[in-house]
Amino acid sequence: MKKTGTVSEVFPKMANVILDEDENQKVLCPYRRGQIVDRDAEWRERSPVAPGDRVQIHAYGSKDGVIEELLPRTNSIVRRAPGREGKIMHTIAANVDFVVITTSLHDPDFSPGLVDRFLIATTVAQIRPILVINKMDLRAGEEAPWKLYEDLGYRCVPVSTQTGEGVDTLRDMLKGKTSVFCGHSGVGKTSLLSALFGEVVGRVGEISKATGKGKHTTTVSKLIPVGGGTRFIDTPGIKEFGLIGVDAKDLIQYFPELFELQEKREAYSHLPRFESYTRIRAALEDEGR
Ligand SMILES: Nc1nc2c(ncn2[C@@H]2O[C@H](COP(=O)(O)OP(=O)(O)OP(=O)(O)O)[C@@H](O)[C@H]2O)c(=O)[nH]1
Ligand SMILES: [Mg+2]
Repeated sequence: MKKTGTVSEVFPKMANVILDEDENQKVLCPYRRGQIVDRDAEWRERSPVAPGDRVQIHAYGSKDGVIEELLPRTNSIVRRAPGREGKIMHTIAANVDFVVITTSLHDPDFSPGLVDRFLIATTVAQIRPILVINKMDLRAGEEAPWKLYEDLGYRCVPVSTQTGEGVDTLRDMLKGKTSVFCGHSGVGKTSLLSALFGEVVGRVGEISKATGKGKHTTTVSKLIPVGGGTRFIDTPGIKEFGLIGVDAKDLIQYFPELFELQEKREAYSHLPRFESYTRIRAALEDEGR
C-alpha cells in the first residue's frame, strides 16, 4: 500500500519513516540510491535522504516498507561532507521552519566561528535561524557574547536546562514548527530537547575534562514529533562546517554590517566579525572558490 511520511532517522541504506496517517507509527524502510537521487546534480549527496524529507513509501506491513520516491524539498540545510574529497554534500535536514544554532556560554566556550557559518548557510537556504545560548547558569557577571548577534537583528534566546531559564520562551517560539538543532558537541542539544519536550529524547554526554569539548554522544540525527505539529530534530555535534553555494568574492554580502561600510568605502576591519569574515574567505579561496 502506498503511503506518505517524513524521514525521522537515516541509517546506511535504510531510514525510519513517520507516517502522515499516524505520527506515532514508524516504518523502517530500505531505499535504493539509484531510485532516489538526481544523477545530474552538481553535488553528490552523502546520503540520499535526510531527516525531515518527505517520502512516498510502499508499506508491506505496519512496521516495514520501502522508500519509492523522495518528494520535492521546500528547503534544506547543507554542508560539505566532512573528510570527503570532491563535491559531496551532507544534507543536515530538509523541510524545516527553523535552524536552531545551539551554543553554550561555557563548557564548551561560546564559539562565534560556527555561528557565522551557520548564519551564512541559513541565509543561502532561506531558513530562519534562532541563536540559542545554553548553560546560562555558568554565566560570570554580565558577559554576553551573543549581544553582537542581537544587535545585528538575529533572534537570540539565552537558556539553561539546569535552571529552566528561557526554556518556555523557546518552546513557544517553536510551537507547531519543525526545528533542527545544530551545534558543537557538548553544548547541550539533547539536554535542551529533553527539557523542551519534558521527556528524555536521547543520551546526554559528559564534557571532556582534558579538552573542554563534548564527546559526540548523539551519533544519528533524529526527528522527534512532540505533538501539536511541533517537531524537533536532534543532530550529532559538528566539528567543521564547509559552506556550499558561496563564493569568496560574494562572501561579504553575508556580513551585512561589513558590506554596508564597504559600499560606503569606509574602513571595516575594526568590526567584531571582520576576523571571522577573513578566515571564512581564506577557507573558500583555498578551495578555489
Ligand atoms: N551547566 C550546564 N550544563 C548543561 C546544561 N545543559 C546541558 N548540560 C550538560 O552538558 C553536557 C552535554 O550535554 P548533551 O545534551 O549531551 O550535549 P549535545 O549538544 O547533545 O552533545 P552531542 O550529542 O555530543 O552533540 C552534559 O553533561 C549536560 O549535563 C546547562 O544548561 N548547564
Ligand atoms: Mg546530543
